[in-house]
Amino acid sequence: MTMTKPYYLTTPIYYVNDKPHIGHAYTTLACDLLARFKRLDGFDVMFLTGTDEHGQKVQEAADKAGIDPRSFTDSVSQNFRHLLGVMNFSNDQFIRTTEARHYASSQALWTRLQERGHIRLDKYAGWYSVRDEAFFTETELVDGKAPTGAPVEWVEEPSYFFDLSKWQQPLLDFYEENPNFIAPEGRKKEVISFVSGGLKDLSVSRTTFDWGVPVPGDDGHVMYVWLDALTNYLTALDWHEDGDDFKKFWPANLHVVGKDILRFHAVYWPAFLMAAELPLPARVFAHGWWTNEGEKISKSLGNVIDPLKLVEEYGLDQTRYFLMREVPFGRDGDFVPDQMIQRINSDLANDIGNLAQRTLSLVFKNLDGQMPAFPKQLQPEDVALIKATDSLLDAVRSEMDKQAFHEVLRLIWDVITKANRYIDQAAPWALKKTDPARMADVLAILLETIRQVAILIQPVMPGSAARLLDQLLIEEGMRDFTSLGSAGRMQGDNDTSPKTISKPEGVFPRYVDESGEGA
Ligand code: ME8
Repeated sequence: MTMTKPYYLTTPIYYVNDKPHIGHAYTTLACDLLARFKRLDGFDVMFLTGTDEHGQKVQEAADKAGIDPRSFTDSVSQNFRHLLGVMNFSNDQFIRTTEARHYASSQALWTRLQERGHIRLDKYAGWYSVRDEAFFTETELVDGKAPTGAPVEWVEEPSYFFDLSKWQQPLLDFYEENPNFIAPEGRKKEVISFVSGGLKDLSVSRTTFDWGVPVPGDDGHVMYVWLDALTNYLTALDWHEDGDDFKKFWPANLHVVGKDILRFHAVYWPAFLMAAELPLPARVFAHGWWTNEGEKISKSLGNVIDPLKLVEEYGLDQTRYFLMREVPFGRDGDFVPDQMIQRINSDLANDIGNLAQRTLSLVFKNLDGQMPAFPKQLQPEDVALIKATDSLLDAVRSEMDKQAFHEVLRLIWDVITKANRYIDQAAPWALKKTDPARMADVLAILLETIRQVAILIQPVMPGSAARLLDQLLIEEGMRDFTSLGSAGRMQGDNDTSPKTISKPEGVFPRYVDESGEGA
């Protein structure tokens, strides 16, 4: 397969003030799903994630732990790296903002902005929320706190400013000319209304602490952590060295972020890039937030959901499937363990698990394990199922490009439901004595549907899909999307080596709780 089309997608880089939680795993999972999908669909993918290691918040966390910030970030950053392995994430890079290449790149961006006259020295006097790492005006405060509920402190210090106010109209024009830049639609309206309300120049340096990238030519200042952090998307492509990756992958196709940080990505970031005369990313998608059984997730409430525990309790692919299927991507979601169990037992164990297990067991028992050839003549019900299966890719691809991951899975499960109806109606187990030829055809139709479904679910459940494809004897080179549709049908007559399957083993176990009860 020739890979020509580049596709660059990014997660936010996470603050290393604490351990990763479900929210971090969720964003990276969504990107992993998309990255894997795009690779299978023939794209040359660059999938970036990493950690955001500067700023007052991280410095304070290091102080609290009694360690210097560099050693502290070295250690906490490892927790995020560890999560990648546990969740089977396929990122191509893991960036840390404490890397030398990132200092060079953020300083290069600063210099570019300064040379173009967009940065001036002045004095900041106003409110700052360390938790949000954000400045707020008096009128933005709600009951003396940041709109997020975070405490604010009064800050007065010399500061460099970026001329954000000048970019109000260019940004509004850009949103209008690029209607897909911000998604979902509702979030886009919020951003437009924020920008329409007027933009103030942005303080982009701090002097009251020093854990950050030094401002070029003025060591008394470190860069505002968000200017430093956003630049990571360029650093990873070796932008300041005019790297090949930059030429190939910039502008990014997609930044996936939580709704909490949309403003930074959809307002500040494009303004910085316009001012620096660099191309703008194609799209920013803001997803919703998870709550835990109705409650906001917070350390003080002690209800933080640890993704490592989810994987241990429910299984890796089960957790991945649930997080992507349960909540429409873009909306807020509530984590309820019973719903997880319901999805595992119904969508996975029953719908796809039983379908595959029943079909493969019949091939194993009634056909001595010999894979039946795809029929030469199809009955109307065969045509209906195969048509639905063959047309999945186009439908799924279009939902993927809208980041409607739940919809992608719903479409695939529609076909699984059709296949289950087909097997119930055709009842191949009853055909062994009466019509063995038809039985073989029915099983071939089912195998073909399962083959394509297994290829299509690789992005969400890579491990389980691989086990299923192994059982179906699908070679490694026949698992990308070029093998979907009629291209990868089982050959039958012309196949010189009849394929014999081994005794099938269930790929999607039921969830059974400690008392031995499934839900
Ligand atoms: O904001 N539900 O880092 P951060 C869903 N360093 N997603 C959640 C979530 C929840 N309850 N909680 C957090 C930062 N997230 C900056 C980003 S980018 C240049 C710099 C996810 O560690 C969501 O993706 O606070 C959110 O945007 C991100 O974690 C915030 O991570």
